[in-house]
Amino acid sequence: MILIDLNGKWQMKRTDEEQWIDAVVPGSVYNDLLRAGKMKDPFFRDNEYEIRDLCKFDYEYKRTFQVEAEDLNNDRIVLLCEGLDTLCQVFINGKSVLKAENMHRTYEVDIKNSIAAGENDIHVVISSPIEYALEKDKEQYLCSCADAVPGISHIRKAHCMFGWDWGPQLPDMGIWRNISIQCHNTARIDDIYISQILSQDRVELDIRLRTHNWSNSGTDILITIEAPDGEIIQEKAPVEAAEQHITMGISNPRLWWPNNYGEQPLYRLKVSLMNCGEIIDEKLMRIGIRTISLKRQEDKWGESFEFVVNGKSIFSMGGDYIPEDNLLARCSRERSEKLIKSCVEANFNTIRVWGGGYYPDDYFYDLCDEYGIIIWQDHLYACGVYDFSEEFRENITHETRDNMKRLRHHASMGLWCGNNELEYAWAYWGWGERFGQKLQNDYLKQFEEYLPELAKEMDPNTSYLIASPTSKGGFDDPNNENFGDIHYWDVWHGRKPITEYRTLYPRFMSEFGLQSFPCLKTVETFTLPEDRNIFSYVMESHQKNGTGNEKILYYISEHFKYPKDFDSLLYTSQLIQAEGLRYGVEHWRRNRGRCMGAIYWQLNDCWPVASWASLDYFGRWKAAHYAARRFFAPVMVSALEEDTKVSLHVSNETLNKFEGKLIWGLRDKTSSVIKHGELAVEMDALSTGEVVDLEFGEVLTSQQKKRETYLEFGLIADGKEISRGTVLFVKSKHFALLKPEISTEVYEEAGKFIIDVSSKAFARFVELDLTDADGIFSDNIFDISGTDIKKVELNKENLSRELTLEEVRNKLRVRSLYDTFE
Ligand code: BMA
Repeated sequence: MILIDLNGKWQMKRTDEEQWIDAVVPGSVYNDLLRAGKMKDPFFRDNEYEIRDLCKFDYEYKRTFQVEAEDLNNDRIVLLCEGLDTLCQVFINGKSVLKAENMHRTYEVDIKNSIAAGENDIHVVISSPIEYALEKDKEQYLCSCADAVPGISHIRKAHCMFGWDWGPQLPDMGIWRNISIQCHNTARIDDIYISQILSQDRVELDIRLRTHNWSNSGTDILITIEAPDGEIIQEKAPVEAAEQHITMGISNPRLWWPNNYGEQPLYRLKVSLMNCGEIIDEKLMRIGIRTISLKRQEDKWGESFEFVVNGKSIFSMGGDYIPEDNLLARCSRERSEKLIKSCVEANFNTIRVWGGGYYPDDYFYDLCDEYGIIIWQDHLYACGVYDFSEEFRENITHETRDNMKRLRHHASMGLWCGNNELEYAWAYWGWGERFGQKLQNDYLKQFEEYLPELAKEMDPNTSYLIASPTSKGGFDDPNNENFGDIHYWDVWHGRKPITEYRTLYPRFMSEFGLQSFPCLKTVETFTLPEDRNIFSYVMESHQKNGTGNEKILYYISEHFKYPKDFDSLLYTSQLIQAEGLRYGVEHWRRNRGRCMGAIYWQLNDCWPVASWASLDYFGRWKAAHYAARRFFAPVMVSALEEDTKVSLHVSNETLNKFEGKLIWGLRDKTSSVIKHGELAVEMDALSTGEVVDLEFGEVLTSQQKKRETYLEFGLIADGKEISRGTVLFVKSKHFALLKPEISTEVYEEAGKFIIDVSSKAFARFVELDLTDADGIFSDNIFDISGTDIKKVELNKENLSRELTLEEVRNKLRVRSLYDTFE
């Protein structure tokens, strides 16, 4: 029970300076310096480098708090720090009460004898994480991400804060989560773990309780469950042992499903510990009634790798998540909700929380519970070597227990995973020779023995994966496509063409992708006009992947004409990223059964930068995010083209049989129809298949013809088009595009604006945008034929600010591929 909330107003300063400034807790050094006007915007131009150096100093925070004489009568009084970033020493009334060294841990220390009635003070001194990492690196070299400050494997702090191939080196520090003084009397609840035994029309909840009673007084436990419809069931029992189980049953429970498979009903659970009729401790949580497991079973290709939810094998679709801001103090529930909504709107059912960041806040998982996003949660080890010493083991044991305990009850929690790319690096990057047997054995001890054991202890109901990627463990070809998940980087890092994706049949693709630049509006936030050239110092400072800009140009050159100006280059870079992801995902969805997941790298950015993200730092949808909405559509039509042959496939990722109609038309560059067809389509629930095989050899008789002909196709259900696509028979850059002369008509309906887009000829990758406002359109970066009117909706709630019809008309800008070279 909270006695004193220590969040709020504090004071802070650099330890070698005199003047204290106002600070906010939870928060951070950068956040406070920014608020006080003592620091430049770290994301503007190349400010990063100067701001990074502020983390070479130590800082201190202080405040006072009042304690009433009667407060001291509480049995137990503890200081609870839910997040200290990272190397902190905490003093109360001048006495050191805590030394912390792990930002991921929750620290709790007894302070009953350190406080007194009246005014008390708390003082937190934070040492430089950069100096520490560099010092440790000199003592023992442990490899880590080449784009980060060296030595980060020695410190339990979100690795990517020190830099990554998409992130700045800004390892901010501070009291980053809640801090409070709590008191306990008689007894407390230590731990609650819920197991669900789900049968046809009933669920039995086995609630394991651990309580700690240090008094002679007896206690009772009262459990209250509130169903989504408000119905309440209760169970009361005397506490008879430090660990005891209480079983409660729910008949006809409403099942929780991931997005696009069903609803997300949640049950509220309240566990109250009572003494003499009074509540002395209480825990609240929300759960979903469901089963989720990762099925790995031998089959004709190797071993399956698929998430099974409530008995149904699903095709996982989503992206890899990184921290939402390099300055963690700027993260919030509102921002995460905007992000998760964008995921749901793009038909995600899964997010992988990548291991180079931190375990997000409770609200992040609450949102995933509410919106139906399954979480694949990496433990926090990425791309580095770790020395599994006694001390390290002790430290990460607390870290792992704290976080698994905090997060395991969430409906969305689908998988725990040991690390990001460590087995991969040991197996393929010659780490064995570089770092020797001892550290290699350490890897096995930590990731194949210790953490899996700990997971079994902490959360036996959730599946566990030793690493991502992995096949069978033990450094045995971890990226083998027939076993486990894979990270595929030959496209992009290996510069292979995007068509290479179609040669792969992974059981589960958990990382793949291409970079793009953010849009001009975002670039303008960190540049001056003279910086707006991708090879300028500032633009290169916002590209952390060494040869990234060169690769973007390379992939553009493969598919598109040379962009005429800077803005066209930004837009074209997004097209190649969108096309690459589409190309891969459509293929893997056509191979549903063998492949059961496509999670692309990466969902979001932590600052404005050129990166693999589909949402930029401000949450703006890049072309890839609009493409994701289409290639992750629950029912999707896609084309498998080979020279003049095209087979059309339907992938149905819903629990219902699909019945609808497929229409197609072969058209010339003016959009005149050469041939067309239509057929009824049926596709079983959770299945995929070819629905028609078309051959256009008699039309596409010359290269010239191929350059002037395209195929468009659409899938119709209940009179509405639900999925569509286009096939060109040559690369986009070689297609004889005509000037499309696109026009738009905008009108207003309840809650939304409608934009009718039409064109005089075939237009490719039509982009709608608003000047000085943002909106999420129902579709964007689409192709249209010269005869079509495409209706695009712009929901008012998806606007960054309120706009009138007139304003939308004035601010609407349209362009297409043609405008990038003409
Ligand atoms: C993957 C990730 C990240 C990295 C990305 C792009 O391996 O795990 O470490 O940012 O590739 O290079």
